[in-house]
Order: sequence, then C-alpha cells, then structure tokens
Amino acid sequence: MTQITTAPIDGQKPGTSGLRKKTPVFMGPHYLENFVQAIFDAIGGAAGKTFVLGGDGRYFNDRAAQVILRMAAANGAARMIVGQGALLSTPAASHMIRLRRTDGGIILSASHNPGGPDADFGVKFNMPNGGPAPEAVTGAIFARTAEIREYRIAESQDLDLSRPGETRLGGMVVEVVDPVSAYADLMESLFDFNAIRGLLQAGFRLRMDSMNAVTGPYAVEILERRLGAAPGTVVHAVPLPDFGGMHPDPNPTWAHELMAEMMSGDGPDFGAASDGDGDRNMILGRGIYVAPSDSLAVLAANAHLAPGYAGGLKGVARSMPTSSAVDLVAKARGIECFETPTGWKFFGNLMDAGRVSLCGEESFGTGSDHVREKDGLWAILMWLNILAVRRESVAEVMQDHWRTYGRNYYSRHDYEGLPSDSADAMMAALRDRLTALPGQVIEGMAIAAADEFAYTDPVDGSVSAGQGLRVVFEGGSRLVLRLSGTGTSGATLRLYLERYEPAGGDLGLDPQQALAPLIRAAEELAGIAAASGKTAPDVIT
Ligand code: VG1
Ligand code: CO
Repeated sequence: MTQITTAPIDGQKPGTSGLRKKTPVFMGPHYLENFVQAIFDAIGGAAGKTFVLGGDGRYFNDRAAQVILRMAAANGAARMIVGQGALLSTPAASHMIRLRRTDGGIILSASHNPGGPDADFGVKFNMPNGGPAPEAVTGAIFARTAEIREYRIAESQDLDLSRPGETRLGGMVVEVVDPVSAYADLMESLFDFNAIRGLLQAGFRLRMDSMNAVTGPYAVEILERRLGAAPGTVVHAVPLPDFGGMHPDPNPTWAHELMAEMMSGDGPDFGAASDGDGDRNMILGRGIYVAPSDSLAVLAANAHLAPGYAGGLKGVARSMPTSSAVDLVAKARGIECFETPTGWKFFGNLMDAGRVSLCGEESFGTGSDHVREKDGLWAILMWLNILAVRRESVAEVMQDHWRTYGRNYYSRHDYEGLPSDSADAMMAALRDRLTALPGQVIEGMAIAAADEFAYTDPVDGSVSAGQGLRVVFEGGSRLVLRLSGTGTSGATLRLYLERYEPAGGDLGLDPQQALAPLIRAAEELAGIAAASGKTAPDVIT
C-alpha cells in the first residue's frame, strides 16, 4: 500500500450527473485518484465496505477501473463487484448495488457525451439505494477535493477482468460478474415476455440502435435471445471506446440513421435507441417520433398493462422542464405528481419513501422504482409490453392519448459551446427582469408568472435553489431556460418550450410551428441570438 502525496485540483465539482471532464483532463496526474479518494473520504472511508464498479466502456474506462480497484484495496474495502470487462450500464449498476446490498458504486461514464482520447470521461458515485449521490454528498466530495493532501493506492499488476470469478487484491475480494444476466432477469420479472414474444411472432418488426455504446450486449440478450427478435435487430451492438465515432445521445439529430429508417415509409413498427451508459431512450414508431415528455405520460397511463405495475402507480414525478403531460394523467388517476429539479438524483428520496413509482425527464430519461436510475431498455420494454397488449401502432397509441388528455406541444432548443461569460450574463439579465414580467404582453401572450425554480425535497426538507428560469403565460404555455450541468467545454443553454392544446383542438401540428410564438418570445425576453452569436439552435429535440 502506498500513500501518495497530492494537492487539490481545481474544478472537481460534480454537475447534474457526476464529474465530467475532457478525457485528457481525467488522465492527467492525480486527477482521477484525487476524485476517487475524495469520494471514499466523503462517505466515511471505504474500510470493510463493498462497492459495485463498472462503466460504459468508453476510452479510459479500463484503465480507470484498474486504478479504482487498487485504491479501493488500499482504502481497506472488503469487496468490489465489477462488471466483466469493467462494463455495466448505469441502470444495471444501480440494480447490482441494490441486489447485493452494497455500500454503493462507482460508475465510469460521461453518459451521452462522446467518448475517445479527445472527448469526454466521467465518474459518478451512487449510494447504497442505487441512486446518484444527492447534493449533500456531492457537495462533501467536492469540499474534500479542495483540501486533499494524499491518496492511498495499492501496488499491483492489472487484474484480469475479462472472466467472471473471484480474485484477491491484498485483503480485498475482486468479484467479476456478468454485467447482463441479473439485469435481464429483473426485466423479465417486470414485463410480460410471453406477450412481447407473441407480438414479435405475429410479424411486428423491431429496430434497436445501441449506438456502439453499453446497451449492445443487454439489448442482444433481452431482445434477440430472450424475446426472439430477429438476429441483427440490434445495430451498433458492440460497445467501442470511441462509440465508433457516434455521438451516443439518442435524439433525432444524433440517432439520425435510426430516424431515417423509421421515417422511410416502410420502416419497422418500432424503433428505439439508447445512450452511452444505457439510461436514456428514444422511442419511435413507423413515421412517428415520440417526444420524451409524451412517452412518460403514455407510460404512466398504460403502466398497469405490464405485470410489474398491474397494481397501479403510487405516484409520478418529472423534472421541472419536462412537459406537464404526465401531470394530466396523474390527475385523472388521482395519484400524486411531483416536480423536481433536473437530474435523477432528485427522484431517489421520493422513490425510497414509496411516494412515486414512475419518473421521467424531457431529456430522453424514463424509469421506475425497480432501480434508482433512469433506464433506457426498461422504457423500451415497457413500450413493447403496452403495444403487445393493446395491439395498436405507436401512432395509434399517441393519437388516442392526445384525444384523451390533450397535447402538450413541446420542444427543447440547445445552444452549445457558448462562452461561459456571455451565457452567465444572459441568464443574469433575465433573472433580474423576472419580478417585473408578470402582466407584460409578449407576442400577444400575457405573462402570468415568472420565477427561478427552487425545490424543497418533500422527504428530507433539503432545498435546491437556482434550478432554472421560468416564464409562464396565461393559458399555461411556458418557457424555461437553464444552463447545462453535464458539458465539458463552455456553456450549453437549454431553452424548453411548452404549449398545451386541449383534446378538442388541433392535435396534429408540427411542434416547431405550434411553438413559434413562444420561440419568438424567448428571443425577445432573453436575447439568445446576441448572447450566443447563433441564429438557430445546435440541437432541437
Ligand atoms: C442532462 C439532462 C438531464 C439529465 C442529465 C444526465 O443534464 O438535461 O435531464 O438528467 O443530462 O443524464 P444537463 O444539466 O446537461 O441539462 V445522462 O444520461 O447524461 O447521465
Ligand atoms: Co446517460
């Protein structure tokens, strides 16, 4: 065991989902080591504890895993449960943490950010409940990075993580496990695999794009082996260190190959994609894209069709910028609906307290209390289970939903790579104007309310302030602006737009058209073009 003298490194502050930096930064001297030691220190040490370790397979995943194992051993951990090849999807890691009743886990991923020597890397700590560390813990980790003077690491050769089994590293057991099977079993316990098999046998065609990221092996096992989808249903199924150059963010822009196939006219009946670490999902039908906020609402309205949810939902929760489509379902069902800040860490308390069973975010994240992370394949299987029972197309399910609840036209516009100074200044200027906005009329729409979202956790009373600027118009349309907490260079502005159209109204508009007055209002209010130097967003979802 070696004590290494180190010094604090600036900027090791976890964001929306762990610490994300450019890969070369993470590979720099002491960078990973300082952060990992800070995690162990912040949770009261690693001695005698058991942790789960795995990642999405991106560049440096394998090296980082070896370093973390040596550090865990030197810090006195009793056991590390490692996904074979140091792979674990984020939801599978969450499940493993819970299943084995461990003290938490370290997940190596920058999620939907690109991977490679010049792209992004990330490290996240999850709690014994399987969920991302809450702000109190990430705050303690960050505080520790600012005062760290030494870290502990064992001297050892690399461990062979390529085969399941147990080895020792000093006094610590290293247990290499199949990353897929326990997770696949969990899925099989929640959904009616027989019904889905029947749907596929009846000629229903499926396409899954794993984007060369971690869900490949999971999707092949579940969709092709256990459910009998045709071999080759899963494309880009092998996790690659640079995701084969793909940007593993499942949205219409980055999953454009899948989009093209699904919109081609004679495409498959159902298409889906997931992100780098497997917690996001995009759902498509033939000729139709399902907006993530709508997907959450449809899942809430139909969850009882899946065996794992047959008893109904305890309640639902969504992040604040997510559309209120799910609120309408909750209201109709008489169940509670919570509005939380962006990031899955805010759902954990609600799930642990038994208040909600289904959660979602507009950013292609949906999940339930089966784990404490969002879960891409779970959402895909839930959709397939619903379609297998209803025997309707995705488009028919969406039409029916809108005719029942009305349609929340929704879009997110991302402006990427802005100079941080101008993005901060733009947000500050709008923040200063918020109190004066109610009563003003913009683009013919009267402003009813404007504020900066702050959240008081109903379970533990903790307060999270500064969670996005919102401007709400008479009739319920709204704009939300916030800066991303997952980027690694400059600032990304996210503009969220929502307009509600009641069930009897025009339900078939193009969302960008339906939202055009709101898009103009956002420009008038915030001056995005001037602050960003861009005349159009980089990504529209
Ligand atoms: C983004 C999304 C947020 C999501 C987070 C982590 O955060 O907006 O909804 O929870 O990514 O997802 P931000 O701060 O960049 O808006 V993942 O799949 O990247 O772990
Ligand atoms: Co992700």
